[in-house]
Amino acid sequence: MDSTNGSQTLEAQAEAFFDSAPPLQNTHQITQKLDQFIQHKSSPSTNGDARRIVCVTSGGTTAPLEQRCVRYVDNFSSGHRGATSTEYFLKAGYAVIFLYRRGSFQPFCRSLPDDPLVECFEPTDELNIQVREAYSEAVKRAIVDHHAAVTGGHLLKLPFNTIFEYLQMLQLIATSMRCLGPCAMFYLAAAVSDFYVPWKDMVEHKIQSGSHFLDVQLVQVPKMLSMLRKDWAPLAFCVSFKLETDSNILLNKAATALEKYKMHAVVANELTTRKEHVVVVTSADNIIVRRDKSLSGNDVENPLIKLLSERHAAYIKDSSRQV
Ligand code: PAZ
Repeated sequence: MDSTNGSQTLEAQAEAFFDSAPPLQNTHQITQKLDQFIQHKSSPSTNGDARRIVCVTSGGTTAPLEQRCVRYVDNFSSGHRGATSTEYFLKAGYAVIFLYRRGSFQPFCRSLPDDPLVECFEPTDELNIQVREAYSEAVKRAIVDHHAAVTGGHLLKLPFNTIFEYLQMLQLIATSMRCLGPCAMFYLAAAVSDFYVPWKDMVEHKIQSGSHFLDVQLVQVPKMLSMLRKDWAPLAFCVSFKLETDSNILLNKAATALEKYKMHAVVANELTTRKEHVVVVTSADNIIVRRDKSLSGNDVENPLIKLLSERHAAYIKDSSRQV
């Protein structure tokens, strides 16, 4: 086994994590939505290209400290990477399952202000409102593009808050996407908790102050990337992310993750420069991908998704030759 904790195998750790996690609410509805979305995309009338579905994860997971949660440990991620990438994947012809942290950036809404409802609209009288002139183009674009993606069956959005919800939903999505074989892609941009308090060890009520120390034991979250590759969706094309603040260790850490979790690519990025350039680490090469500054409004995700969808297409072709 590639990862053991004491004498426990990874499978046993994963099982223990899922068995002790608070059950996901609406599992049945989520599974139904997923099945409908995937079936629609893989119906016989659609060509091979249209069957490509990517699961984009976005935003940070929380690790609650109390069962009736008031406090939690959070992971940094605004969701900008995931939301922007979703837009480019849709443009590239993918259907996208967008697994996102509630309240994080959303596809098609990046050019809107922080509080769009009150900033983009104004009252005309006591009963009516209108879009403010300055935002009319941005609001129209966001609504039209979002509507087209969702009603056209190209975009399915599923929210999470905690590490428990995230991993249970990722497992559901991956097992639902398994039928797509190599046409499935995972683009794992979410910042996922490395440590958590197991549900059974968590206090029920709000932790009381009164001591100088907060005494909570965090344990390592099982490395579910290996489960994804081995069991949940073994033929899918998998891209994970590695974030560091120390550029000296970034590429080594990304290369280690590539090998350890058998990823097809790891996108290495550094906190302060993550919107300017990233390095796509694969077993064959390391490719620096930069934002094209000569084009206004261009993002690093534009060339990144172009590169990854080309690599994915080559992977699908290779897989079909092997059958
Ligand atoms: O969400 P965002 O645009 O603010 O940041 C994106 C990111 C840095 C969270 C992402 O590119 C990333 O590296 N995710 C994986 C983080 C990790 O190593 O756990």
